[in-house]
Amino acid sequence: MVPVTCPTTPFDGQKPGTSGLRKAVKVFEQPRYLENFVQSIFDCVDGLSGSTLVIGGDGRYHNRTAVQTILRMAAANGVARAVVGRGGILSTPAASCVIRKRGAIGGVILSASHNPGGPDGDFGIKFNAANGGPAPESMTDAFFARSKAIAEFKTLESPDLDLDRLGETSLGGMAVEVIDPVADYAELMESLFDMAAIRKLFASGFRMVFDAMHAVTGPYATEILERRLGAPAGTVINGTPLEDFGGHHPDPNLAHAEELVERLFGPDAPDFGAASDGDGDRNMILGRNIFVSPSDSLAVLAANATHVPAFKGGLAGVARSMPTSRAVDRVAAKLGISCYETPTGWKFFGTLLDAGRINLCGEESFGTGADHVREKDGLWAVLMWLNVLAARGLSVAALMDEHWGTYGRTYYGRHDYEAIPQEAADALIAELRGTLPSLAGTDLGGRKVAAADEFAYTDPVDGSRSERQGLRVGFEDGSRIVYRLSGTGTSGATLRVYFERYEPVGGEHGLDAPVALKPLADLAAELAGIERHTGRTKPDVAT
Ligand code: VG1
Ligand code: CO
Repeated sequence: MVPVTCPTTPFDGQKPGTSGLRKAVKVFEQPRYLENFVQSIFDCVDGLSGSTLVIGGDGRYHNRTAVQTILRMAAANGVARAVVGRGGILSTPAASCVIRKRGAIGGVILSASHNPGGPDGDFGIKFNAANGGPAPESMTDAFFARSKAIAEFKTLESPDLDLDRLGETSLGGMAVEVIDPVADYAELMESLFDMAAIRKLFASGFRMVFDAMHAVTGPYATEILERRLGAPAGTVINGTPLEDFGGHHPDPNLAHAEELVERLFGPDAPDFGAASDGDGDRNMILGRNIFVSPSDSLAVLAANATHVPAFKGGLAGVARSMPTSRAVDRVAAKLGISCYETPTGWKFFGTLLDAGRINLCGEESFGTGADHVREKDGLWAVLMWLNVLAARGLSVAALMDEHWGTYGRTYYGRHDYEAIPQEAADALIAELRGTLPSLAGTDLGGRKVAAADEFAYTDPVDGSRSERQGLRVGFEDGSRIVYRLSGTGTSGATLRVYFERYEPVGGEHGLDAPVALKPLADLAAELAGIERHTGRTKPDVAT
């Protein structure tokens, strides 16, 4: 165990995006690349020496190697105790749970979420702070600044540890505790929900399919749904985590969770279907013959939250990311609680959750969560739904009809144009930015523009400011178009275009979303000159 200080030189581009540093595995495999970024984090975290640090990832290719590297560096940087999931595995919400439970200084989470894995796939790393949530921008900016000046990193010369055996060992004076990745998380879930009611639901013959997409939630879902809640064996499909997710995109949406969608829309469909992503923080909700848009899911959960023990005292407030539909706003207005609109990315919910201003929040990108951890939480959302369905005794379709009948329906869709040249994407945004100020009051495709602006956010708790968080065009009939560039892609730029259309109570609620949104989608493409700037005539992914 010889501590060594290794000289290094900076790499370009170690700037964390919406959710940490994400790059191709090949980039991370370059000697010193991971080490530089980890040392940059360690150099910026106050109180690291003598602290407890949580380490784990979604199990994708390169996870094990990276965990060993980070353990050596943690020991050499004076961390007193490392808490690691067995096999180097922790889902993102489970890591958040363990950080909070152990009073850790934070955690290093290895994941590229829903991006494909394997030697030719993607890898990622992010730091979560002591509250269990993604490091705020002030910290990620500091990591980036440090990465540009780094000259050395500290590590140990030591053999790999056995991470497959539970229990405690030591590494160069640092205690290393290998924990069951599921136990703490499952215990937390049991404290939040009416497990008996959900167990009764399954015992009554209610059928569900949970698609773990060969990603991290397999063991979590099997333990909680099948073992603790008595769902029949086989409820969890694709439940064995694989380093390359079986060659698939572990992205729970209509485009990528094909097997699940086929089952829910096929003959003899079960009552309920759900899926989660690579690192377990996303969720997709389906009923028999019905898909629930994530924005609607947030709204329905808000409207029914008091049926769940964790929320029996009512909601403190809710929040959604800016591009998420305003369906939840209508629920908040009726409940008389605050609804915050934040920039994209879970890190912006942290201060609101910590301050107790909100206890439920979500994003249109299949992310829903609450104040039990500081990450979005896929399996938690599924349990929320099960608890609400059990308490209400309604099918998913009936619950949605009731909701739309009370609040009106907000049709929602998103088009992604992936891997377009950065310059083309920048030019498109710059041009549109220039056009926005003249749009208010004009007529576009038969709709009158109510307001058009670029979203900027001042955190109401700590006052921090985030500029340029997306372009939005709102219409007088309640519909809206939003444009922004992704901050999680690994090649070129990804343009995301979001649309919503509001149909009030008594309006047309029975349309297929893509049909209902076609005129807005066409208008969005024309307004931004998508074909002119990118040559693309249709999106790569429509969700
Ligand atoms: C995307 C989503 C965003 C989400 C982020 C991380 O970011 O739009 O809502 O928080 O991914 O999710 P972007 O910048 O590519 O639009 V995950 O499950 O990848 O950690
Ligand atoms: Co994810």
